[in-house]
Amino acid sequence: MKKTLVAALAAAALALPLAAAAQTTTLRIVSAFPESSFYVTRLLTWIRSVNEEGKGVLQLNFIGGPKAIPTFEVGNAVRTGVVDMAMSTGAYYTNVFPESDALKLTRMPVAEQRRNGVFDYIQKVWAEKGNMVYLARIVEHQPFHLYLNKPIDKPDLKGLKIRVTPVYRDFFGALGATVMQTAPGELYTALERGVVDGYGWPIGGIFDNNWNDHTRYRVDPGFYDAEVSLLLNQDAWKKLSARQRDFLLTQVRLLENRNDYWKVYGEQETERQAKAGIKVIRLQGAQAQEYVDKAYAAGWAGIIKNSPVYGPKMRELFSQK
Ligand code: 173
Repeated sequence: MKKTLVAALAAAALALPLAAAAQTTTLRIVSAFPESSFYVTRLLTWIRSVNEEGKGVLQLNFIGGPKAIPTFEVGNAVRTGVVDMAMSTGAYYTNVFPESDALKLTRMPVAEQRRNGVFDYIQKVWAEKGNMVYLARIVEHQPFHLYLNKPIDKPDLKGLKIRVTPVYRDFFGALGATVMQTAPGELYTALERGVVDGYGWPIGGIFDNNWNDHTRYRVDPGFYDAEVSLLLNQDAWKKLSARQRDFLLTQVRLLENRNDYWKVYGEQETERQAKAGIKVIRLQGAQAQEYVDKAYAAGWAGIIKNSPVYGPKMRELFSQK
């Protein structure tokens, strides 16, 4: 009798905190972009509101940027569950599966991707090949550009050394550039030391790490569409309750639904670059069209070479307007 009572009390004492703990899950989240980047500023604002709304349900614990986990290792950290969640871009985790870099080649907004089945296909590939739940695309409407310190008068980069990630490697290589990969965090030093003559980056963000100090020209037009997304380890997802999943999906959608903001940001950043004295090298007419066509041709060729099965299917799905 006595024994049973003690056992019952002990069980009750244990059960109380366990029951309370079971209600809230905290997910550890990292950013593959430097903490100085505006993407992170925006992410942190969102995390604050998630944590406010998610009391007693779900909390996000921001671990840090590339100092916590290096840019090109974040994908594997999500795949293996070293962290639960990440903000990254496909170019930074081609070492997990090469198709990741294809998101730059989508020709329709993510809202459309959710309606026409493209989003479902992305989720299937990310789950199968990356052990990831592809949650939301939180940056779009941000074309990539080539930034230079030496002028060009035609789309020919022979003799120029250009900083790349997988986003630009095939395209700039096709234009004759010598390419060198760096994470964003190493670009300032490469520019400062003259190790590179230019770099690829979207229309927005070059001021976040002071690259404008060492940027003289921007080449127009832009090409592709910068993609930054939220990823979740699939095992972490499976452990969430229905309520927690609903909450998380609602929250990521709130952020994704505000993507039109990036159009405004693009305009502001274009103006800011002009004010900073960055000159535009504008390819004209047929030359501009050829430049963009070459970007997509080289981009898809690169994806398909590394992914003969999924690549062609992705090209078909991502290219519909
Ligand atoms: O580092 C990069 O230039 C890059 O690949 C990228 C991708 C998406 C957004 C910003 C940068």
